Amino acid sequence: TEWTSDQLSQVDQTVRRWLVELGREARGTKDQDLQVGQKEGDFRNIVTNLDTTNQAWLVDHIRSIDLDAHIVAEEGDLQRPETMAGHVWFIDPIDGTLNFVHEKTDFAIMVALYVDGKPTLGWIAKVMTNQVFHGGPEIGAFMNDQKLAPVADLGLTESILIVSGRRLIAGEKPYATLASAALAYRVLGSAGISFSRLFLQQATGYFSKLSPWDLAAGRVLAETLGYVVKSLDGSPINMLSSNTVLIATTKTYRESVKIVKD
Ligand code: 2AM
Ligand code: CA
Ligand code: CA
Ligand code: CA
Repeated sequence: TEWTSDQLSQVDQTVRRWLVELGREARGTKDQDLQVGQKEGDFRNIVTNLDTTNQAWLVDHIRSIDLDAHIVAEEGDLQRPETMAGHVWFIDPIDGTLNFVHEKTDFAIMVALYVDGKPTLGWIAKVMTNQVFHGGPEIGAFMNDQKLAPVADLGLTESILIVSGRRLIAGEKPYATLASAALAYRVLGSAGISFSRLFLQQATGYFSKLSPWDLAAGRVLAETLGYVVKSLDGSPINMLSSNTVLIATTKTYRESVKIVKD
């Protein structure tokens, strides 16, 4: 069943309230209540009990408002859809778990809705500042109640490029090339926080290899605001796998493609 734009606005506000509630609980979580585990035997790849409980809570709440929901989420063994047909929801229950545990700042909770593959609604809750970035192409993009301005088309040398630090120091080629071409670069450790910088026009691009739940919400909002969301070779994004993507102004995207080719 298709949702009208009134219904999409209602869904937008409902999920926004959920994220405010989960954010309040995350801010109230004490160190002694946190259990930190490792994934895939990698001491940098961590998960906490809050990742797990946030995800379970969101899955239940999404199913309660959308009987047709297919869900793609980071933690656990949820059955993944095989195609993007129908309503596909994405959940990153804590994005930037390492920041959450060690910095108590710069982490996010992210949810997105795609309908028949179309980026439809996205939510990024920047928990410590109580800001929720939300909306989509039908209803516009907002930070809390404030409508976000469309992007100014700045180039690489006119602003900041955000990159994946892990890949930059690993020497993966286009990361260093792009970072050194930019006015300056930043490494933030959270896809959601990186997107939020773009939405406030504190950066002109974000280049990283992203899992579906890292990309889904940010892509909806970025495209709504006029950012390009593409791979450097122009190949299409597959929301059911990882993608190396540049999210950037048109000018920064064009310059980056050229620099990487040369
Ligand atoms: P996460 O905290 O939800 O796992 C992009 O840099 C994203 O990669 C981050 O938002 C982070 O999301 C994830 N990430 C960071 N370090 C990682 C690691 N060692 N292994 C897998 N994912 C990681
Ligand atoms: Ca993780
Ligand atoms: Ca993530
Ligand atoms: Ca996560």
